[in-house]
Amino acid sequence: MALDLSNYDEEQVKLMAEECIVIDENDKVTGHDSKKNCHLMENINKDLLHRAFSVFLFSSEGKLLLQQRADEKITFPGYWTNTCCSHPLYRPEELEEEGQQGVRFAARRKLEHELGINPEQISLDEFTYLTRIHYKAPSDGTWGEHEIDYILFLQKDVSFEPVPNEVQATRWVTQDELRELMATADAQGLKITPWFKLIVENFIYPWWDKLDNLDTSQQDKIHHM
Ligand code: DMA
Ligand code: MN
Repeated sequence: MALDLSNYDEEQVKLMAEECIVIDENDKVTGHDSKKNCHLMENINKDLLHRAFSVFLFSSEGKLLLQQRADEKITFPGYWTNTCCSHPLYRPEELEEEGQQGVRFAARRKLEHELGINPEQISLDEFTYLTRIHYKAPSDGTWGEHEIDYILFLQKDVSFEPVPNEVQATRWVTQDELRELMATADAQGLKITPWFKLIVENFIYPWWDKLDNLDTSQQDKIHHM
Protein backbone atom coordinates (compact mmCIF):
# COMPACT_ATOMS: atom_id res chain seq x y z
CA MET A 1 0.00 0.00 0.00
CA ALA A 2 1.32 3.45 -0.91
CA LEU A 3 2.15 5.69 2.02
CA ASP A 4 -0.51 8.36 2.58
CA LEU A 5 1.08 11.75 3.29
CA SER A 6 -2.17 13.74 3.20
CA ASN A 7 -2.39 13.97 6.99
CA TYR A 8 0.95 15.77 7.25
CA ASP A 9 1.73 19.47 6.86
CA GLU A 10 1.65 20.48 3.19
CA GLU A 11 4.93 22.43 3.25
CA GLN A 12 6.75 19.62 4.99
CA VAL A 13 5.32 17.09 2.51
CA LYS A 14 6.71 19.21 -0.37
CA LEU A 15 10.17 19.11 1.22
CA MET A 16 10.00 15.30 1.16
CA ALA A 17 10.67 15.59 -2.60
CA GLU A 18 14.18 17.01 -2.00
CA GLU A 19 16.96 14.79 -3.39
CA CYS A 20 19.29 13.64 -0.63
CA ILE A 21 22.81 12.35 -1.27
CA VAL A 22 23.01 8.57 -0.88
CA ILE A 23 26.37 7.31 0.41
CA ASP A 24 28.10 4.16 1.60
CA GLU A 25 29.52 3.66 5.11
CA ASN A 26 32.72 5.42 4.01
CA ASP A 27 30.74 8.52 3.01
CA LYS A 28 31.40 7.85 -0.67
CA VAL A 29 28.55 9.04 -2.91
CA THR A 30 26.71 6.14 -4.50
CA GLY A 31 23.58 7.89 -5.77
CA HIS A 32 20.60 9.93 -4.65
CA ASP A 33 17.05 9.43 -3.45
CA SER A 34 14.13 11.51 -2.19
CA LYS A 35 14.12 12.79 1.38
CA LYS A 36 10.95 10.72 1.78
CA ASN A 37 12.58 7.44 0.71
CA CYS A 38 15.71 8.16 2.75
CA HIS A 39 13.66 8.55 5.94
CA LEU A 40 11.30 5.57 5.62
CA MET A 41 12.20 2.82 8.11
CA GLU A 42 11.44 0.18 5.48
CA ASN A 43 14.40 1.53 3.44
CA ILE A 44 16.61 2.30 6.44
CA ASN A 45 16.16 -1.32 7.52
CA LYS A 46 17.71 -2.22 4.16
CA ASP A 47 20.65 0.07 5.08
CA LEU A 48 19.82 3.07 2.87
CA LEU A 49 22.18 5.78 4.17
CA HIS A 50 22.37 9.53 3.39
CA ARG A 51 24.56 12.55 4.12
CA ALA A 52 23.53 15.15 6.71
CA PHE A 53 24.90 17.97 8.85
CA SER A 54 24.32 19.35 12.34
CA VAL A 55 25.09 22.98 13.18
CA PHE A 56 25.88 24.09 16.73
CA LEU A 57 25.69 27.89 17.00
CA PHE A 58 27.34 29.53 20.01
CA SER A 59 27.08 33.15 21.11
CA SER A 60 30.24 35.15 21.80
CA GLU A 61 29.66 34.47 25.52
CA GLY A 62 29.65 30.72 24.80
CA LYS A 63 25.98 29.82 25.04
CA LEU A 64 24.55 27.22 22.66
CA LEU A 65 21.33 27.86 20.74
CA LEU A 66 18.81 24.99 20.92
CA GLN A 67 15.65 24.68 18.88
CA GLN A 68 12.41 22.83 19.42
CA ARG A 69 11.28 21.30 16.14
CA ALA A 70 7.86 22.42 14.91
CA ASP A 71 4.91 20.07 15.38
CA GLU A 72 4.59 20.21 11.57
CA LYS A 73 7.88 18.30 11.10
CA ILE A 74 7.26 14.77 9.82
CA THR A 75 10.22 13.26 11.66
CA PHE A 76 10.80 14.01 15.36
CA PRO A 77 8.04 16.67 15.70
CA GLY A 78 8.23 18.74 18.88
CA TYR A 79 11.67 17.38 19.86
CA TRP A 80 14.40 19.64 21.29
CA THR A 81 17.69 19.54 19.43
CA ASN A 82 20.82 21.43 18.37
CA THR A 83 20.63 24.73 16.46
CA CYS A 84 19.97 23.38 12.95
CA CYS A 85 20.13 20.05 11.13
CA SER A 86 19.41 19.03 7.58
CA HIS A 87 20.88 17.50 4.44
CA PRO A 88 23.12 18.71 1.64
CA LEU A 89 21.15 18.01 -1.53
CA TYR A 90 22.11 16.21 -4.71
CA ARG A 91 23.08 19.33 -6.67
CA PRO A 92 26.55 20.46 -7.76
CA GLU A 93 27.03 23.22 -5.16
CA GLU A 94 26.09 20.90 -2.28
CA LEU A 95 28.00 17.84 -3.53
CA GLU A 96 31.37 19.64 -3.41
CA GLU A 97 33.56 17.69 -0.96
CA GLU A 98 36.72 19.82 -1.11
CA GLY A 99 36.86 21.67 2.21
CA GLN A 100 33.31 20.39 2.96
CA GLN A 101 32.07 23.23 0.73
CA GLY A 102 28.81 21.47 -0.13
CA VAL A 103 27.89 20.80 3.47
CA ARG A 104 28.83 24.35 4.51
CA PHE A 105 26.71 25.79 1.71
CA ALA A 106 23.72 23.65 2.76
CA ALA A 107 24.19 24.64 6.41
CA ARG A 108 24.02 28.33 5.57
CA ARG A 109 20.95 27.70 3.38
CA LYS A 110 19.12 25.90 6.20
CA LEU A 111 20.09 28.42 8.90
CA GLU A 112 18.14 30.90 6.81
CA HIS A 113 15.29 28.47 6.06
CA GLU A 114 14.75 27.34 9.68
CA LEU A 115 15.93 30.29 11.74
CA GLY A 116 15.70 33.24 9.37
CA ILE A 117 19.44 33.92 9.64
CA ASN A 118 20.37 36.19 6.75
CA PRO A 119 23.17 34.37 4.85
CA GLU A 120 25.10 37.63 4.59
CA GLN A 121 25.83 37.23 8.30
CA ILE A 122 27.85 34.06 7.76
CA SER A 123 30.78 33.24 5.51
CA LEU A 124 31.27 29.54 4.77
CA ASP A 125 34.76 29.39 6.27
CA GLU A 126 33.42 30.51 9.65
CA PHE A 127 31.96 27.06 10.29
CA THR A 128 34.46 24.75 11.97
CA TYR A 129 34.00 21.23 10.66
CA LEU A 130 34.87 18.77 13.45
CA THR A 131 34.06 15.19 12.47
CA ARG A 132 31.42 12.83 11.06
CA ILE A 133 29.03 10.60 13.01
CA HIS A 134 27.24 7.61 11.48
CA TYR A 135 24.07 6.70 13.37
CA LYS A 136 20.64 5.14 12.91
CA ALA A 137 17.51 6.10 14.87
CA PRO A 138 13.79 5.45 14.45
CA SER A 139 11.36 8.37 14.89
CA ASP A 140 8.13 6.39 14.88
CA GLY A 141 7.24 3.09 13.21
CA THR A 142 7.22 4.64 9.74
CA TRP A 143 10.00 7.25 9.81
CA GLY A 144 13.57 7.45 11.02
CA GLU A 145 17.13 8.59 10.39
CA HIS A 146 20.18 6.80 9.06
CA GLU A 147 22.94 9.27 8.30
CA ILE A 148 26.52 10.26 8.28
CA ASP A 149 26.25 13.60 10.04
CA TYR A 150 28.89 16.35 9.56
CA ILE A 151 29.35 18.29 12.79
CA LEU A 152 29.74 22.05 12.28
CA PHE A 153 30.44 24.54 15.07
CA LEU A 154 29.95 28.28 14.62
CA GLN A 155 30.61 30.91 17.25
CA LYS A 156 29.13 34.21 16.19
CA ASP A 157 26.52 36.69 17.36
CA VAL A 158 23.91 36.68 14.62
CA SER A 159 20.32 37.85 14.55
CA PHE A 160 17.64 35.27 13.88
CA GLU A 161 13.88 34.91 13.68
CA PRO A 162 12.61 31.31 13.81
CA VAL A 163 10.37 30.16 10.97
CA PRO A 164 7.22 28.71 12.64
CA ASN A 165 6.73 25.82 10.20
CA GLU A 166 10.22 24.58 11.13
CA VAL A 167 10.96 25.76 14.67
CA GLN A 168 8.45 26.34 17.47
CA ALA A 169 10.81 27.56 20.20
CA THR A 170 14.46 28.37 20.83
CA ARG A 171 16.57 28.53 23.95
CA TRP A 172 20.17 29.56 24.74
CA VAL A 173 21.92 27.27 27.22
CA THR A 174 25.17 27.18 29.16
CA GLN A 175 26.91 23.85 29.72
CA ASP A 176 25.35 23.55 33.18
CA GLU A 177 21.92 24.37 31.82
CA LEU A 178 22.27 21.72 29.11
CA ARG A 179 23.36 19.12 31.70
CA GLU A 180 20.31 20.01 33.78
CA LEU A 181 18.04 19.87 30.73
CA MET A 182 19.31 16.43 29.69
CA ALA A 183 19.00 15.08 33.22
CA THR A 184 15.44 16.32 33.71
CA ALA A 185 13.99 16.13 30.18
CA ASP A 186 12.03 12.93 30.78
CA ALA A 187 10.55 14.18 34.03
CA GLN A 188 9.59 17.47 32.34
CA GLY A 189 8.02 15.63 29.41
CA LEU A 190 10.56 17.11 26.97
CA LYS A 191 11.66 15.00 24.04
CA ILE A 192 15.27 15.20 22.84
CA THR A 193 16.34 14.02 19.38
CA PRO A 194 18.47 10.86 19.37
CA TRP A 195 21.34 12.45 17.43
CA PHE A 196 21.56 15.41 19.81
CA LYS A 197 21.51 13.03 22.79
CA LEU A 198 24.28 10.99 21.21
CA ILE A 199 26.43 14.05 20.49
CA VAL A 200 25.86 15.49 23.96
CA GLU A 201 26.66 12.21 25.69
CA ASN A 202 29.76 11.39 23.65
CA PHE A 203 31.30 14.53 22.24
CA ILE A 204 30.00 17.99 23.01
CA TYR A 205 31.53 19.11 26.30
CA PRO A 206 35.25 18.74 25.46
CA TRP A 207 34.63 20.60 22.21
CA TRP A 208 32.57 23.26 23.99
CA ASP A 209 35.44 23.80 26.45
CA LYS A 210 37.67 24.77 23.53
CA LEU A 211 35.56 26.98 21.29
CA ASP A 212 38.58 29.27 20.81
CA ASN A 213 40.87 26.43 19.81
CA LEU A 214 38.79 23.59 18.40
CA ASP A 215 40.45 20.23 17.78
CA THR A 216 40.09 19.51 14.07
CA SER A 217 42.23 16.37 14.10
CA GLN A 218 39.20 14.07 13.58
CA GLN A 219 37.99 15.55 10.31
CA ASP A 220 38.85 12.43 8.33
CA LYS A 221 37.25 10.10 10.84
CA ILE A 222 33.74 8.63 10.72
CA HIS A 223 32.47 7.58 14.16
CA HIS A 224 30.20 4.58 13.63
CA MET A 225 27.79 4.66 16.57
C1 DMA B 1 18.08 16.03 9.43
O1 DMA B 1 17.46 17.05 10.07
C2 DMA B 1 19.51 16.01 9.81
C3 DMA B 1 19.96 15.46 10.94
C4 DMA B 1 21.37 15.57 11.31
C5 DMA B 1 19.08 14.71 11.83
P1 DMA B 1 15.97 17.51 9.78
O2 DMA B 1 15.01 16.42 9.97
O3 DMA B 1 15.76 18.73 10.63
O4 DMA B 1 16.00 17.93 8.26
P2 DMA B 1 15.10 18.99 7.55
O5 DMA B 1 15.25 20.26 8.31
O6 DMA B 1 15.68 19.10 6.17
O7 DMA B 1 13.71 18.49 7.59
MN1 MN C 1 18.11 12.64 7.50
